[in-house]
Amino acid sequence: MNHKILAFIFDLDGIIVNTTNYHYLSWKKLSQSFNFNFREKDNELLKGANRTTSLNILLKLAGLELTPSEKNFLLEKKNEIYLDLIKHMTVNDTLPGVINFIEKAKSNTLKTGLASSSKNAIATVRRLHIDVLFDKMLDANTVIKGKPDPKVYREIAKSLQVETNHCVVFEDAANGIEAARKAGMWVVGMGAPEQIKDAHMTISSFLDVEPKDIIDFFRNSGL
Ligand code: B16
Ligand code: MG
Repeated sequence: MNHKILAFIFDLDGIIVNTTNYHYLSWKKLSQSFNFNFREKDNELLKGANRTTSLNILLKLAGLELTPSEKNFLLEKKNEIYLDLIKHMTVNDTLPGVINFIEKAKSNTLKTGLASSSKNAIATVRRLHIDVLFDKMLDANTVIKGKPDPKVYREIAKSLQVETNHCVVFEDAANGIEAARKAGMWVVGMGAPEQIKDAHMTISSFLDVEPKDIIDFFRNSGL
């Protein structure tokens, strides 16, 4: 099949900015308040999931059942810790080559979108002054259901006015890849091999690839 690609859609955490470790450190610090040792390998389960789902996974691992108000307290606390950790983040914390890659995509007349499970996503890209790179942005303030639900990807395609099968998504998390595939999109994975094994194509860095390589891959892939 010959697939015409009209839009590139980017996940935020782990694709544009390196915030994955800050999310992990925030959950780890929060876990210490209820004497749970949250390990890095368990953090893989949280990647791409929204904040509430992440807390539910964490509490299950810790074997704790809490009331809704106790959970809300922890959700706010986690975000306070996270925001404190990222407060000095600048455009220099973006992943190597990603800004240049998005700029080239735009000059190749592709539409660009941001689709994240993070409530902090749009505020973060605005603070880094990279919001201009995106024609449309959606985060968890608008789309409540987090990845692996496909809604955030379906909605961004709608707002870009592009059919989902003409969109390529860039994702680092299994939850995000599942969401994009359920939405009927093509997925490029970048990151931990276990997380990206269901992507249609993988890259190791934005420094090694041009937008044209991605477009050509899906044009000629036979998928
Ligand atoms: P927040 P993405 C996701 O963002 C992260 O991958 C995930 O680790 C995080 O828990 C989630 O956002 C919620 O973030 O607490 O800031 O609302 O990868 O979809 O850009
Ligand atoms: Mg991500």
